[in-house]
Amino acid sequence: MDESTVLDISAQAGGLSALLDWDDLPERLAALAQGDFPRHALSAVRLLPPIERQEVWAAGVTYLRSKKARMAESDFSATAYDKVYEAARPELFFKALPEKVVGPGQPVGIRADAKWNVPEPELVLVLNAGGGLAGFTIGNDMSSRDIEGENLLYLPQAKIYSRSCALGPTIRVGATEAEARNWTIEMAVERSGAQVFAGAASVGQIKRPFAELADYLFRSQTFPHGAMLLTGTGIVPPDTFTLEPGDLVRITISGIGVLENTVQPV
Ligand code: DO4
Ligand code: MG
Repeated sequence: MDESTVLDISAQAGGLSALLDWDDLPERLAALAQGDFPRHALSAVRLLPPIERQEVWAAGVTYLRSKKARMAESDFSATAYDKVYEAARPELFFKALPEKVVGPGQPVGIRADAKWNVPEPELVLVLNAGGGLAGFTIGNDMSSRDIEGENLLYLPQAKIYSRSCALGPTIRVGATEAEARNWTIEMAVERSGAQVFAGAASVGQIKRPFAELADYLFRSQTFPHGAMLLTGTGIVPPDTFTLEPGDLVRITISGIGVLENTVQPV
């Protein structure tokens, strides 16, 4: 099947939670794709975010670039970022309930009470209920850097607000961590048709193994439907850059696809 066709296997496969638990997910999906299911042209459907009942969490300061940017934006909190980058325990924070996640083509939000807003393009680990890696998708961890930089205790307000998390366009299955570490993450921001920012990073620059991030997330915690875990950003626009209403954010991960969202104030 080509990538311009969408196959509706929901009648046979059940929901995403069940699907993520399949041991042989890529093979079973490939077999299902041969079946007689409703088919739609990709251009004729609107893709929802690839999430149902999974909580969304995020790792932070997993790239050296992120650590340096966070240390520069804050004064008395700077050493916290330095320490967490080196520590055994990673920074993990709650990001979104599934019903609050926006999908491809839906607007992401910038806070009305923030002055310095940025997108954070991140590889997302799609984890099953046992904490195993079932696939990958693309995430945008929208952040208000002036609020985060003022005081580390404001992090939840800088990170969790309406439309602050985008996921999509699809879940890539069947790729290993070693393969994913060769992928490139690119981000471009367009304003009135002109590019105002472009940057790139490699998934291979993520400091921690994926299993380590998943292991800490699942410690003393259960996720009966699995979980989405954003793995941190390695692309940080210059300090003079802030998003504006109407901007278009395009995030490309070479092994997955393209996630595009416009920006709106919330
Ligand atoms: O500690 C603040 C947030 C870090 C983050 O979101 C990232 O590194 O991507
Ligand atoms: Mg982030």
